[in-house]
Amino acid sequence: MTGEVVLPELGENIETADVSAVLVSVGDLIRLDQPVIEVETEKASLEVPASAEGRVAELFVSAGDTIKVGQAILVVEGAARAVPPAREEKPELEPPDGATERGTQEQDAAVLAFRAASRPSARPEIAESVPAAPSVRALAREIGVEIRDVTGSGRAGRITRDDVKAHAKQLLRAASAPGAASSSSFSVPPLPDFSKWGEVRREPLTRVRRVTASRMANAWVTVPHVTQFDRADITRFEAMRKDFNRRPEAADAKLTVTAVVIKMVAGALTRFPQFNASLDADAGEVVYKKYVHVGVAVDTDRGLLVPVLRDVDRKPLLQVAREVSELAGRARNRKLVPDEMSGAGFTVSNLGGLGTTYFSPIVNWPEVAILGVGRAETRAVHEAGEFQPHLLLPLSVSYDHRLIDGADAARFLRWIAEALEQPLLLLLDEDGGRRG
Ligand code: CAO
Repeated sequence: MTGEVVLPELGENIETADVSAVLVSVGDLIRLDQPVIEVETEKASLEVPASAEGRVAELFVSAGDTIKVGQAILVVEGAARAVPPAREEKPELEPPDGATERGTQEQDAAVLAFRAASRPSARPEIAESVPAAPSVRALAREIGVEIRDVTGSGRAGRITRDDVKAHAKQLLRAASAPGAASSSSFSVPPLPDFSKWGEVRREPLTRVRRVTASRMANAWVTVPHVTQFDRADITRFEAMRKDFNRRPEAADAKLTVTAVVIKMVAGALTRFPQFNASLDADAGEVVYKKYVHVGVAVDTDRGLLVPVLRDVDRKPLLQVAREVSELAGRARNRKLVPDEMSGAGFTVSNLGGLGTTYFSPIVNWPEVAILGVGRAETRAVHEAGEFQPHLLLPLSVSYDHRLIDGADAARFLRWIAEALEQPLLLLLDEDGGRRG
């Protein structure tokens, strides 16, 4: 009996993937769920698990190929089981027992995560957050619109054909706006021949780099940016954080600057809902998100990835700390699945571990604001007639000035700074910080 392993569905609107590594060879014995190739999509790097087991008889792909969803990757002989690859409900399988030929616990975890994300029952966010008929999805795919970015005008936010078309028009308008990279009046001149001045080297852009470039360029031309700066005196907070990290409780979850900032940001987002919103300029409406999902910028060897922490307002600080560390680890180990990188209402970018001070991050559209965090530095602060050493944390907020005014941003940033300086003040908030 033979069985074919094909590229399964990888997520909404993902039709193709680049093969970054082939993990098996012709003649290898492979087991069910053993990773056979590693692929890069526009949103993530994933290992594709075998949906059949046996000896690899034919291998159709090589590193560097671009393959389509449903395309055959390999054929196995003596296949004991052949499982339909895509969104079919599969019986819950035990992870391979012991080490497979290339199996490690880490790979098994990735395979399980991948499989969980491919099953409809495990993907409630897609079904709930992108309500659209298959024909509407097909239209979006056809004209190159990311369906998740479209705001639905139908009942319960259902996306209609007109919504997709309106979104496409909006993108076109942004792309042809004065200053847009593709504008004919400000077109980008051709590059000079750099080799005239010395030796050069050319490398193709990776998918992650391409997507980052396109998203940043879109955000830059779509969003009128302003960045404001403030700083938080975290002298006491750092002493407490370091003290906590010496306790036994910290063995499970180290309290990090990023985790605490994200938790404070969640408080600020419930108090200042226009920072957790999106602007639907065509409809003349603001979309306020009632959930508090925060993206965290993670520096990886493939470039910037932004996994999303869900419902941060409802989670205890230590859980947030655990999740940040877990998501950052999986981003760096190429284990994130696309769904884990969508749905944020706001993003936090902490470059402090790398030693920078103030910077102006670009808003992660369709979000309307982003917080940049720099490296805390000890500075002499004049108080009570003398200079005292204080640890100051640089904060920057970039925002969409169409929706947010400077005074709003000043209040938002000060609120975060004060929450870090005097967390006890949060307890005095009678309405629990909820407004709007
Ligand atoms: N000020 C002072 N020290 C800081 C700090 C800050 N703002 N942020 C982190 N540190 C310290 C940490 O405490 C840690 O020191 P210890 O080991 O002594 O505890 C060290 O710097 C390294 O921390 P880290 O960067 O790993 O900290 P983290 O876990 O809080 O951050 C993450 C996790 C994922 C945010 C971070 O690793 C990262 O990738 N940052 C880069 C984000 C990025 O690329 N942004 C640019 C996007 S473009 O806008």
